[in-house]
Amino acid sequence: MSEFTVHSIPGSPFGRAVLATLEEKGAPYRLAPVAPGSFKSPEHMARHPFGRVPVLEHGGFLLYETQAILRYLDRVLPTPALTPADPKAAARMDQAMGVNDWYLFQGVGNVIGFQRVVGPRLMGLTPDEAVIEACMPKAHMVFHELARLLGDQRFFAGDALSLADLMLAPQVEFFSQTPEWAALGVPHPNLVAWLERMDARPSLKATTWERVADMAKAA
Ligand SMILES: N[C@@H](CCC(=O)N[C@@H](CS)C(=O)NCC(=O)O)C(=O)O
Repeated sequence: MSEFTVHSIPGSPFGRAVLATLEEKGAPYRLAPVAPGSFKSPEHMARHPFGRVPVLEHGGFLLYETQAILRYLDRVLPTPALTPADPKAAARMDQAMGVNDWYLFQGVGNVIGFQRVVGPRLMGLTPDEAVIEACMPKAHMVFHELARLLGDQRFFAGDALSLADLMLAPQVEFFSQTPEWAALGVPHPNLVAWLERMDARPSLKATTWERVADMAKAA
C-alpha cells in the first residue's frame, strides 16, 4: 500500500477530518503543507481546481472533497470500519456529513470560525461582532439539529464511531473555543459530552492545530 499524502494546512477542520481518519485507521501518512497564499497557485489548482484543502494523494491518485476522501479511505483501509453496515445507521452517517457541509460550515462555521479563531490567529484580525451576530439564528438552528440527530447515542450513527463523527468533531471543536459556545453548545449536554469523547480520542489529540503545525514544520 503506497503512502498517503495529505495536502492541507494546520487549523483546517476539513483537513483534520482526513488526518484523524488516517490516525483511526493506523495508516502511515505525510502532511504536505500548502503554503499560506498559495491556494490559488497553478501548482495547487492542478490538485484542487477550487483552490481549497484538503487534497489526498495516494499512489498517483488525487482526490479532493473531504466526504469523498473519507469514504475512499474507509474503502481502501477497511479496518476498523467507519461506516455502519446497517443501511439506516449508514444513512444517518451520510445525513450528518451533509449537515456538516451544507448547514454547519456554510454561513456558520466559515463565519464564526473565521471571525473568532482563524482570522485573529493567522491574520491578527479583530472579530466583526455584527457579522457574527447576523449568523447566530442559523447557528442556533444547526446546533439544535445536531443535538437532535445525536440524541442519546454515543456517536452520530449509533454506538460506534463513524466518518460523520470524524468530520463533525473538528468543526464543532472550533466553536468550543469561542464565546458563542455558551449559547450554541452548552445548552446541549449530549453534544458537549460527545465532543469531550471525541477530543479524548488519540486520533483527535494527534491532529490538533499545534500537532499539525509541528508536522508542517517537519515536512
Ligand atoms: N467542500 C470542501 C471544503 C474545503 C474547504 O472549504 N477548506 C477550507 C479550509 S478548512 C479552504 O480550503 N479554504 C480556502 C478558501 O476558502 O480559499 C471539502 O469538503 O473538502
